[in-house]
Amino acid sequence: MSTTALILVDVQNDFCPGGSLAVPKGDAVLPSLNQALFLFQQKGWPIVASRDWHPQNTNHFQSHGGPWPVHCVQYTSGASFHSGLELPCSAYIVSKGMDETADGYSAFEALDETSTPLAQLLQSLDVHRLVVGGLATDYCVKATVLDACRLGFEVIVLKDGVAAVNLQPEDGDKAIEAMRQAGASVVPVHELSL
Ligand code: VGL
Ligand code: ZN
Repeated sequence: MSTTALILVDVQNDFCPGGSLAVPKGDAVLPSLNQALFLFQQKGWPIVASRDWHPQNTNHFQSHGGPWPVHCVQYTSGASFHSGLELPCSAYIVSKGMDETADGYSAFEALDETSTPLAQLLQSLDVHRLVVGGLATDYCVKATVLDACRLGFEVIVLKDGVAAVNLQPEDGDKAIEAMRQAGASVVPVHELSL
């Protein structure tokens, strides 16, 4: 039977206040995401959490000519999921950004612990619809949602479950618009009708 999966993108310490690449109000997404987690557990629907999982040496970091400060290095506390995220043990964890030559923004570049790509994992679970939240709206959430739309998933973005880096002040709004253009709907968690 066709089902819906919750995809939580990169809700990690380094993207939250106090982290090395803190998204302004990154932790403000937690109540909405926890509500979505509760809903999906009630329904018995699959939950996937992606994590940015970089090696120390990667072209993704300014130290190697890339755009970003060092963040979410494998096995560091900055790479841990935020402790306020109520992830069940049953959640699938997928990791991305391990390639030293790629940014790995999209969760569709992520692999589970058996090296199964996200798209294949979702296919094996007969998932056709995705509810997406997490960090950051203008990078990994956007890349994930655009890939999902291209791959033919029905996509719902949690309006109150995402937050933007906003290197430019409009980046978050532009990303929301791009996701809508690609076919995603954008709704607050209390308006989810699943
Ligand atoms: C992200 C910048 C660099 C993200 C990851 O998770 O949105 N942004 N690496
Ligand atoms: Zn990164």
